[in-house]
Amino acid sequence: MTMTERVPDAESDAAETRCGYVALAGRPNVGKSTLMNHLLGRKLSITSRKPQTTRQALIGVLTRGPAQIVFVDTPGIHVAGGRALNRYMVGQAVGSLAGVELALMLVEPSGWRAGDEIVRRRIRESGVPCICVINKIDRLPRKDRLLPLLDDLSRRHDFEALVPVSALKNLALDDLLDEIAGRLPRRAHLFAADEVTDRSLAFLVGEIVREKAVRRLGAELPHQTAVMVERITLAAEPGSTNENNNAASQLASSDDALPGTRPSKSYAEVDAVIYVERDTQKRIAIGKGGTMLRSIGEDARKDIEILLGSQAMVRLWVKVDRRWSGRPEALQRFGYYSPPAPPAQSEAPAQDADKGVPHPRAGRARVDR
Ligand SMILES: Nc1nc2c(ncn2[C@@H]2O[C@H](COP(=O)(O)OP(=O)(O)OP(=O)(O)O)[C@@H](O)[C@H]2O)c(=O)[nH]1
Ligand SMILES: [Mg+2]
Repeated sequence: MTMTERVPDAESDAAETRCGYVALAGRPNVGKSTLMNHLLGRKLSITSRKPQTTRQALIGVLTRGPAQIVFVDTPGIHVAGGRALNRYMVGQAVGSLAGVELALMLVEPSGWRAGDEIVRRRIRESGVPCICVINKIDRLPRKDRLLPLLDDLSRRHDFEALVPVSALKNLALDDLLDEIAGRLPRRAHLFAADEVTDRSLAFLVGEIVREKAVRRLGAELPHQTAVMVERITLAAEPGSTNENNNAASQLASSDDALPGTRPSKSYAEVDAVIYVERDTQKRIAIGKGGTMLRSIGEDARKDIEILLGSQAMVRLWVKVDRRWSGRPEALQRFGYYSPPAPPAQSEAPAQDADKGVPHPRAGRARVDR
């Protein structure tokens, strides 16, 4: 066990420090994941121009002086008819609102839409206090357009505050952090200062591959793409990999194979499969002479190297799993478990025995800053 944890029971600490879970909510594509990444100052959650990129709630921890903000990035809330995957995603987002201290509802400066009202209703039902974040203000042609928008928003809901920002351009993010930190309960930090997420390395690597596939493939394909990381092999130098050193399986059960604990001149090999739903999609994902798959692999390699802080080789395959996104058992195989895990409160047990839901703090990987 290499993970360092603070025991959150020191009362003197709790009097001085603040800590709480903050859900990022909003309709698809408003910039939730971009905002979380820019608030954390590192890329953790995948993003794309296409809606419904995020599929699972993902924790990102920001420790900022006495305040520790545990962000929960969530899939976009929308009317989830049809596919099992869609229902799962909305379940993740709505479930994430249960138990958080605060919600950030993201909207765009172009004005309130029907989709925003769906989100607002979910937030109201949850009873969670909410800050409205008007994201993408870099797109506003004139700043005076903000005033009528703020006026309109203040009538829509009893928001704690209205904060215009640009996640992408890092505008007013400190203001937002101040607004959040002041509203967190006084208590000891739940995570060690260098912990950034609750997710395993295998999950983060798989998400990077999925992001690259989503960004390169056509508009329809992203929703039918899943990634399974079959193997991550970490070794001291290229060519000297040890087949038994299977990081993906180690990460599922322990924290031994985390960045920072591997050899300094490390090298990683990643094998991953991109699953699509039809043979025609497989042909698109591979591309003429394998060009598309090579490009996805090359894009992924760069980000995986940043994540691991080492050289990497990425081998990708494409396989067909017919209509997987509509089949609950296939969803489970790809790691889309149901129901979603609610964010935990301090001193909760590592496993919620009643619901059988893994606690967000159980088995998480530390990713070095
Ligand atoms: N111009 C501009 N674009 C932004 C900003 N924030 C996010 N975007 C873009 O908006 C798109 C969607 O961003 P995401 O972060 O993936 O949005 P999301 O809300 O997480 O989307 P889902 O996970 O699909 O619900 C991407 O193309 C981002 O680059 C911003 O402040 N300004
Ligand atoms: Mg997202």
